[in-house]
Amino acid sequence: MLNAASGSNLESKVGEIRHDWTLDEIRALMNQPFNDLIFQAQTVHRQHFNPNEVQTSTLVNIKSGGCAEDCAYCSQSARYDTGLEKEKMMALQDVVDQALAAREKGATRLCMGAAWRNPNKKDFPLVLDMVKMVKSLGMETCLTLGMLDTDQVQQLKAAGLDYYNHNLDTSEAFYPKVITTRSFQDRLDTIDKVQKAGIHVCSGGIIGMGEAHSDRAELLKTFANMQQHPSSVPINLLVPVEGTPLAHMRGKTDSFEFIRVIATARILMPKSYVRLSAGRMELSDEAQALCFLAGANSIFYGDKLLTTDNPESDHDQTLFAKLGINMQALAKVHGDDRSDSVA
Ligand code: SAM
Ligand code: DTB
Ligand code: SF4
Repeated sequence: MLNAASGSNLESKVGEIRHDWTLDEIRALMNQPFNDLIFQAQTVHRQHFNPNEVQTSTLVNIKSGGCAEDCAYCSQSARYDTGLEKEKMMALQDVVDQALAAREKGATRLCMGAAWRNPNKKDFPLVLDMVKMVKSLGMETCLTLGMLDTDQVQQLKAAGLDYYNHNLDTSEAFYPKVITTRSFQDRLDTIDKVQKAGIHVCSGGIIGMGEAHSDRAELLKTFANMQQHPSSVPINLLVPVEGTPLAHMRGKTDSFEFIRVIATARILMPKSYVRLSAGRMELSDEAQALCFLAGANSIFYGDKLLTTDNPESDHDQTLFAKLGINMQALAKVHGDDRSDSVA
């Protein structure tokens, strides 16, 4: 018997880099029988990546809490009482220490996050120094600071920044239910500036905020139809934080649905790194193994995300050993060209 995609356009196009996906095509991919979806995703994955290798990034919260934005999922918004203290920006030496510890454990990239709507003039020079210092340690650098203007993007590029993380979070239609203080278009504008400056874009979303299945397909469609796919696509499972408007969403997402989103992202963006991101504390080892089988090939590594817990690195190492997965090494990362080209 033929599988769901047999004989259709879908099968002939598997693995092709496209930028013209329709919502119906994406829905058809995402809703096919689970085994067919995973097989297709793994087939695409093997066309561009070593299936037994995972890239690891470690997060450091360089400026915690007190954020002016109202993102309904976020522990760091000043609008919600989450018990998180607003802190001053981290000192350069502390960032270096965290980078060295992450590198020692095998992480290849340091992702530095700040609870800002956008960076201000006073703090920005220190951020540039952080990028230069972390790079000098031989690690890749990633920043997530909120919205950027063109001048800031240029300065980051000159400092040698490798990646900028700026998530769309959800579909354009669902977005105003989650964030009202900045628009979906604001996010697209920053991503566009970053891409044009030649900095790798890291952009993804969150599953489990009460969005519909079709919102997930819409979010993936936005990424898949960008002129250049993001080099890295983090797929987060909502970490419900007490005090935020989304705290009640705990346990509401079916892990198979989350894995379907990962598999679909892999098929739509064959050359991008798809990151199994926040939410791993709620996923069993078996569910995470399915995420890797579905084409996830990157994780946040280290026992803390920005403000919430992440699995211990020892636990991840044990899981990798069970699965025969190797952590991508630094030299390999630097030798790779990670961006897809416009078709
Ligand atoms: N302030 C900057 C911004 O919003 O772009 C950078 C930091 S912000 C915390 C980075 C991303 O982390 C968000 O866009 C969101 O996708 C993700 N995130 C934050 N809180 C989360 C949560 N509770 N669960 C899952 N993902 C979360
Ligand atoms: C991304 O997509 N996920 C990371 C990173 N990019 C900045 C952040 C996850 C945060 C999870 C909740 C917390 O620890 O505060
Ligand atoms: Fe601020 Fe970023 Fe949290 Fe939104 S996600 S409240 S912008 S730190």
